[in-house]
Amino acid sequence: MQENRSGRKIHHERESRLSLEEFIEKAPDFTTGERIAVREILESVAEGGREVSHRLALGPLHGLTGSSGQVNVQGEEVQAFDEIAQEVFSGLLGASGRVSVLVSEEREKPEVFPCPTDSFYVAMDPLDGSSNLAVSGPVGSIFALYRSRDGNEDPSRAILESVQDVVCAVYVLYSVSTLMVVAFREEVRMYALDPASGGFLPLPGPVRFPDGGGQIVSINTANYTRWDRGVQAYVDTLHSHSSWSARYVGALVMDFHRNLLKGGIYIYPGDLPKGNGGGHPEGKLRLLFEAIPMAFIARAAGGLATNGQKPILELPATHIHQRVALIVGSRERVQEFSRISGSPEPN
Ligand code: AHM
Ligand code: MG
Repeated sequence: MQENRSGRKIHHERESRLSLEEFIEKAPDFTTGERIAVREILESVAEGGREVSHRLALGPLHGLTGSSGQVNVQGEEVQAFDEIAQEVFSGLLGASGRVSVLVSEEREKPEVFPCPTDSFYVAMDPLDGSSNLAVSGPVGSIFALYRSRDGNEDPSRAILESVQDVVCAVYVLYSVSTLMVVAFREEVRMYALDPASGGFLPLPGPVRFPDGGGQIVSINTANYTRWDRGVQAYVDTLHSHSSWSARYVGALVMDFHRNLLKGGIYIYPGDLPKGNGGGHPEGKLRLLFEAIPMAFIARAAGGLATNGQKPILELPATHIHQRVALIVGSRERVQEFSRISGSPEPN
């Protein structure tokens, strides 16, 4: 690490830039065939990210920033771009010949694709935070790759039984730049889309939560009265600290990404129904499409993720659209949350 003229520490080229191919090549735990399959799946994600990024940029000109008029399996309004991103990624991942089962936040049932050889199961949220599009705010796409198993005829069961076998997680952040963040078991790398060449070019890495864990807290405090006492106690404590900063975009990929680079914690706890119903007693976010991929990336970057009771990566899954409370961020901030809220401390 170096210091600039004002004495601020800068993580300048602190290690290396690895192309996506080089990163996949050095990832642990894969056979040669699996490594080829991972590469082809990530190439499909990159191609989809490029396509979605391009179409998002033109969205306002085509009147595509609002609702599609449909409601999804979660009972939520489907934005036009939820469906566009679903079609783009499902088409590319299916055609890769390397994804045998694909589950998506936007589809009630798994899609099954014929795969002659090494393949993985994939869970995705094709466009997370899509309500931000109405104001040209950041959104993201999230993916997790799970090791596939022989002999399970029911694709839902197959993926549910593999959730603790996640081998790679990726998100694409569509913001002022389009970034792809890729994690294998022990390392996270970041790539930026060069719109001129269409390539995702490597940025310096590996990416780790900063030393000390940072001071940013991302939580929707409008839900305060509907949280349990532990979460309220945590937020109460924050108000007596002068060092913390609140930042909340309402798009998990953006909020997580900021906290990964700057240091901090993202929290979406369970909350009780509002007067008019609603509420998310189990948490709002989905275990397969949002919590597991972010937990995997956080762990590979030195951080932690819990539902308040157990590490996210140790939770069993009973339903592909299962919701979960999510507390994810730097090790220091997640352990501090657990101490103050009186929940078991993850390690
Ligand atoms: P979505 O998958 O329907 O877009 O919902 C998930 C999003 C997250 O990106 C974000 O962190 C959260 O919902 C925001 O929820 P809220 O508006 O309740 O704070
Ligand atoms: Mg989502």
